[in-house]
Amino acid sequence: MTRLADTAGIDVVGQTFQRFDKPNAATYIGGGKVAEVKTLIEELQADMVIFDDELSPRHQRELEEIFGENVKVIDRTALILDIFAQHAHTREGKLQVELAQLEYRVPRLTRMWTHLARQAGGRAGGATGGVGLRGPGETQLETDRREIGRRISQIKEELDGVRAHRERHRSKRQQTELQVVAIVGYTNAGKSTLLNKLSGADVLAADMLFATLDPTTRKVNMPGGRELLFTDTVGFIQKLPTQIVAAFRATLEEIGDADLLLHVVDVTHPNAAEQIEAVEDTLSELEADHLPMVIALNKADRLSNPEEAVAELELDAPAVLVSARTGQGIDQLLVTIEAAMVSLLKPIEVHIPYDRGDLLSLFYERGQVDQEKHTGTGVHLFGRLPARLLPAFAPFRSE
Ligand SMILES: Nc1nc2c(ncn2[C@@H]2O[C@H](COP(=O)(O)OP(=O)(O)OP(=O)(O)O)[C@@H](O)[C@H]2O)c(=O)[nH]1
Ligand SMILES: [Mg+2]
Repeated sequence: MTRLADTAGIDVVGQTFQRFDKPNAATYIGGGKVAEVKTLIEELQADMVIFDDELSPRHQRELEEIFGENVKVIDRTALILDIFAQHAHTREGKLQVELAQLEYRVPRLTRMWTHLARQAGGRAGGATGGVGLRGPGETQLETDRREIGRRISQIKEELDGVRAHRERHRSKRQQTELQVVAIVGYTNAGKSTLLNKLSGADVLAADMLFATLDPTTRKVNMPGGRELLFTDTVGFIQKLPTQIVAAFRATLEEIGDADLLLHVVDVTHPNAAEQIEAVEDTLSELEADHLPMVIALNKADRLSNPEEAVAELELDAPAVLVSARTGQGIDQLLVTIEAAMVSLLKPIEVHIPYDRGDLLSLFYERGQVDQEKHTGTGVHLFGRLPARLLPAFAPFRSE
């Protein structure tokens, strides 16, 4: 949470916590805690209180009422949305974040209403307002709602356009496309640094959360001679807001199209195990948990006894200790990924006519040839191919 606040440019001056079975209906935390926080706010001269959970619109309203006009009350979701808004660069990224922000705002519009009511009447404390005030307040609220509703539909339409374009692009690519490795992992695990190391790319890697929002894909030459595409995208986090998952679904769903997931873990993080779990949860939410996986245990350069740190983790995929910074372990990682890719190839037997030299070389480049026979009409191949190339060879199958 502190890291999130840092990333958003907020100074953390104090922290507190409370254990409870269920949140207080009005103020989320209990009455005593509210008083304690209010005192802290005054002592530390804080102008914002952030809750590391999702607050209901009512919680937010009541807390602001108690803490006073000059103290902003926000929750984890609002904070993450704010960071996303700062870090989105492409048109699709920006539209997605705006959509998420508006959808977050709609149920919270009532707050505006109480503010308006207060301004209009000068009395009418609390959410009930005054009889005479309800009219104009409601009208304003309705106008705001309608306006936001209109903007939401407009964004959705624009997004459909952007995505249709990308979709056409993608399906055209897919037939001859290289196998794809999607780099996934907790935010700040080192995904972009690793992609840069692997491909000599220049993706922004920074010590902040959610540095990367927009997908970047780079071609990487593997040690065995084959070429693969690596895609870097938005990092995951515990309690990733549902608005974010919904808004970024299209971007995130590309993860599901990959042939293999490369899960980057910051092994030096004290909560590495929880972070692995959060990533696995998000992957299953995205229905990408069935994909084969290789784990890169990153930042090994910071450990004096890496094996010890790794022994405590429960890993259910082949894992390699690496440092994206120093390059340590990267060769081994590539070998492991390539081996996993080869094991995914599908056996096939084809008869390729001599005038299709293009397909013949495609087979040699992307697949594995076990046996080759020249006949009067063409070349007969036994071997294995990536699943995504099978359609291109379908007309020439001979079984
Ligand atoms: N010591 C060390 N630091 C690393 C290593 N890999 C990445 N880092 C640092 O970790 C921080 C985060 O790296 P990024 O590559 O931006 O992480 P990311 O997973 O892309 O993060 P988001 O895009 O924000 O989700 C940066 O400060 C990197 O320099 C490593 O192998 N060793
Ligand atoms: Mg990144």
